[in-house]
Amino acid sequence: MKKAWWKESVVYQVYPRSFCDSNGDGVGDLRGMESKLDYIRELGVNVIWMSPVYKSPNDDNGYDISDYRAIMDEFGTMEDFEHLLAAAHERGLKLVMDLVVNHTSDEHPWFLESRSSRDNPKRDYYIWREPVNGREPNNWGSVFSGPAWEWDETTGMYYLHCFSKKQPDLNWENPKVRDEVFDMMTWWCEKGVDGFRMDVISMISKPDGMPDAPQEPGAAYGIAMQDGCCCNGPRVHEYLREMNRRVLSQYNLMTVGETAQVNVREAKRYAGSDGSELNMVFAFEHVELDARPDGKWHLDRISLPAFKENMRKWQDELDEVAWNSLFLCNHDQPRIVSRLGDESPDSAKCIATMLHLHQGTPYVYQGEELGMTNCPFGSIENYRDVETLNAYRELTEAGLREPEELLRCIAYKSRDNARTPMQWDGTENAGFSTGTPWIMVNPNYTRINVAAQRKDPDSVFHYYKKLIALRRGGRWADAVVYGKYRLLAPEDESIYAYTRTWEDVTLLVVCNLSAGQARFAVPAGLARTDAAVVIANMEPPALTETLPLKPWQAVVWAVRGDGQD
Ligand code: TEU
Ligand code: CA
Repeated sequence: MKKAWWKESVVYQVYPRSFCDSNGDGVGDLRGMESKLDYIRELGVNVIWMSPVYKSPNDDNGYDISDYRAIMDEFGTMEDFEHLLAAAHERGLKLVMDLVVNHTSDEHPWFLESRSSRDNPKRDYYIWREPVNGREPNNWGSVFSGPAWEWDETTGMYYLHCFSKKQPDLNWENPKVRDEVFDMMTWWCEKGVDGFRMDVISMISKPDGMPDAPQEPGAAYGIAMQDGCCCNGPRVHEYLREMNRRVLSQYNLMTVGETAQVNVREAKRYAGSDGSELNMVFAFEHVELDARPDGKWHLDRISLPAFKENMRKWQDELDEVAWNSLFLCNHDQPRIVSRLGDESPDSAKCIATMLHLHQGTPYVYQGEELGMTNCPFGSIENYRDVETLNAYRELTEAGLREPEELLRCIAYKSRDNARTPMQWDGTENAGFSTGTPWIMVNPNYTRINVAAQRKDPDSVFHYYKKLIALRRGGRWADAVVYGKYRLLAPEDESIYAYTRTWEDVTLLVVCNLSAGQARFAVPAGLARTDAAVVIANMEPPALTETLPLKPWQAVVWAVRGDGQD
């Protein structure tokens, strides 16, 4: 397998709005972020990806950009950005930008021009259609509720917005749009940024003729966001190869595609080892195992055997031919300790071990390294997220869901769970801001915070440091990064166990992902008295053929050879 720095990296994701507020206006900002670079470095990661910091009216917290070459007012200035970039580089940290180019804000000058008249030169920068039978051109629904088409009075046509109506989709068929995007990317590369995380990049090519999408019985709209509809469209690989030729290949970057609805077959193309498109993609199947055909607003739990089978599929199929990324948390996902774990520090460490020992580049989302949990928001007034608020309004107004029942599902799944302020210390507002935070602080900050965990050698924070260090160097790093994966005991309901083999070393990873005692039958070739403990979240048992495991216990051993009889 070809080695590469981005395969050996660990990435830390910052959601700037909720990370650190330097001026007391309740909103995190670039200076605040800069003041925490030493903290990020202390964790041992080498790359930071930050959610969008460009100028934006913030309908979707910066994922609606009105100027790609300016910084959001609330976050600071371009000078602050340059200072942050230099400060990151001084510390050996790379900085990866979020690139949101499936859509812009409706306040972007391109869109203002585009909507101004049918013959404006920028008209074809976006996707405009005539009404069909007096209504929307097709049945597509927006990811954020309602139709994906918005009627525009001025010119009497509809425009497409797969997300909110303040996020019109760009028309990538237009070569001028591609020129604009590639020029803008080059501009950032010349500034010295180290890569891009590409927002819903799997959606930039729309299906020919834009036919109706399959529609669930009882649903108001068809789901446009699916493979064969708005995702993995006919020209997406052509566009990415063009981007690669014209921009990416000119610099030494890390690139990760946020590829909604990606499957293994498509991932091999997006992230293939021939290097013609991107380095890696975020796949979502494993975090969508608790969704239903009508969406995410349910209380179902992820089944462990299904989760393992999904991880196995991606590990096996991408090995040698493409590269995985590893994540459970980001700004769109509820907190993993509230989802797979029981919110205890042991469960946080166990889940982290399970994830980080896979093949792929791991991503740690701010606060994950503390075991931050979902937030008891209570009433709908405390939520801020456009997806959550729209869904609540639409589903309750249409009488499709009971408000109280839906609110319980929102408490479990809302993206806002990930967006509460970073918990720095036990002082007011968790040390995030001296003003009133834009979204509520999780009241458990008095227990769960950086200051307390830094002092406690047994904390989740210190455990993450060890886990990250394992991959970043030392005896086992090659096996952790490049080793071949093999799943053990696929049907076990409590234990996730697998091996990673590289040259003459095999790592055995055993995680009891349950709150009860468990037993694991170690395959004969692996139960070896000369095994070394690589990492463990509590006193490990001896490596014998029947392993007793405590609730949330995780152990990784190393043995010589491939561990097969
Ligand atoms: O998310 C894209 C995406 O796949 C989301 O629709 C995701 O499925 C949803 O948030 C689940 O609840 C990206 C960004 O990460 C997200 O924050 C943006 O809102 C979205 O694109 C639009 O830019
Ligand atoms: Ca601020």
